[in-house]
Amino acid sequence: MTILVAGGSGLVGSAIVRELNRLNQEVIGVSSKDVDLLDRDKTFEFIKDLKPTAIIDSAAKVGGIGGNNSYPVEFLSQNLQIQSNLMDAAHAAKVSKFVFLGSSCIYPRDCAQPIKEEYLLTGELEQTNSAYAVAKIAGIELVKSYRKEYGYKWISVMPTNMYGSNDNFDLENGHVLPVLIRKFIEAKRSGNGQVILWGSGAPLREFMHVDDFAKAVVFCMDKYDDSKQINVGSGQEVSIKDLAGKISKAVGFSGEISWDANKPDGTMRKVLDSSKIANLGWKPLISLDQGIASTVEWYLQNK
Ligand code: GFB
Repeated sequence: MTILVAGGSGLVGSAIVRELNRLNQEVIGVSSKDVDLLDRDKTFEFIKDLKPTAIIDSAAKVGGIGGNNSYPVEFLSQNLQIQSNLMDAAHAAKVSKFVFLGSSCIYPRDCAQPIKEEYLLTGELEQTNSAYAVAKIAGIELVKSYRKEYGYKWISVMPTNMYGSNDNFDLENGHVLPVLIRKFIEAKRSGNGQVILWGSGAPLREFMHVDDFAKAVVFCMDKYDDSKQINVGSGQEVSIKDLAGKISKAVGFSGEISWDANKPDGTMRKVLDSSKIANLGWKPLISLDQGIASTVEWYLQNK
């Protein structure tokens, strides 16, 4: 039994590989250096030769609000290609289990909170990430279609905002939590008394450590079998302003924080209703404070 983790060197994929290794499962993590999933023929060849028993698809063009807003063509087109190449190749090789990973931004911008699975496609998307969201919604629909037409037990899992080791710390394209760690550490090191953050600081986000999410993915692979996507959140919601306070404290930055109102806030609130996975018996274990501390430590050791 070989489990293939596509996107195995990224934030999410590397955490899933670590978790499967911990469980002594036979796992192969692949990145774009091993196979270019944008190349349909190469993807088919790769899956046919490897013959995995299961595929976890964490390969995607991802980014924070800046990356999503600046490169909608890449976020839509590349994600559509990667996910359909992989799923079609999995079908050609008769891979019975496929786990497709998405994002909480698939849900309507103004929907009721916390967000239930059934709110999908009930309203307008947030404009800063609508291209990425549409690609992920198409992926959910493809999973559903493969189940309906061919009877596979494939599933879609939707995480809330994640962070942890191997994150992308790029100042323009990364997500808020890793970028803030970098901004505060660099400001402290250089003696710069001011850090500039984006938007108003008012938006609320739910953050989950990627090691918790990796456990949830493995849990869902065993326990969940339905065409509807399943939410995975932590319930740990915080305003961006309070997040900045927590990170500056963890880093030891005591200067001034100012807010650039020309940068977008994005969705004002995005917290998942995770009662479905909770009722199946899964719960997150890592608190936001613990997770920030370990990610700061990881950054200091590795960057
Ligand atoms: O994490 P983030 O980039 O993505 O931003 P989203 C979250 C919030 O942090 C926004 C604010 O309100 C940003 O304005 N923020 C403050 C910053 N300072 C910064 C900064 O220096 N860098 C960044 N990046 N943000 C993404 C979606 O949305 O989340 C994706 O674009 C995906 O599609 C992903 O769903 C999980 O939570 O707004």
